[in-house]
Amino acid sequence: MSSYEVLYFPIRARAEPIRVLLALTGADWKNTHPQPDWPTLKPTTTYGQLPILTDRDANGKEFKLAQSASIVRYLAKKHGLAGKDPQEQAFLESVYDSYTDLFATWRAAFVVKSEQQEQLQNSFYAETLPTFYKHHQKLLQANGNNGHYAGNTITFADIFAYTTFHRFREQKADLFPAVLDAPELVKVEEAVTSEPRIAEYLKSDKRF
Ligand SMILES: N[C@@H](CCC(=O)N[C@@H](CS)C(=O)NCC(=O)O)C(=O)O
Repeated sequence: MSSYEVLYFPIRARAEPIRVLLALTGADWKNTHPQPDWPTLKPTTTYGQLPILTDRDANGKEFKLAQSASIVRYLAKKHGLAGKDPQEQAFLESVYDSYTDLFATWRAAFVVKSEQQEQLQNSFYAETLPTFYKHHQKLLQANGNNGHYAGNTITFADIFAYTTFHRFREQKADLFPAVLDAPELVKVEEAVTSEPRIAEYLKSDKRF
């Protein structure tokens, strides 16, 4: 049996899908933070960035992995949350990657300082998000609008969809349905947050 450490800053951001996924597995895991501080630790890490996962097996052997998307996929494969066959797995990875693109557009509008900030922000909610939704609506309807991107159980793609939209919602509390009327995505959110272990995590002090 593995135990895991999620090394990251004390915020949700890129570690949140990892933490939600770990919560769902029921595995033994904990949050850790840079010691003694980030500037000292940074040059010793794989890419000079966090998060980093440590997977420690029963014999104490450690496997360390950087890059949030790689961490999520590794854990999903290990715990049976990655899709039932190579095609489903590849499809779910493409869903995940499209959320990564969406997040990058959001980040460019809201986090990165720029002279066209206002225009980028307006266009994110007025154009990027509705266009994104049209594509994802088709995918979710093709799977029976059951709150999952594939099959009828939760996968890492559902989790990333939830954590990404939750982040936008922190900015716009009325995201669904006032800003984006997207019942299929609300279903994904409901499916993820109603998983008992995830619901427990969301209320716990492991969550930032
Ligand atoms: N593609 C990487 C990006 C990681 C990244 O940008 N990490 C930021 C925090 S969200 C970081 O480590 N910033 C501190 C630094 O670069 O010194 C991932 O998804 O893990």
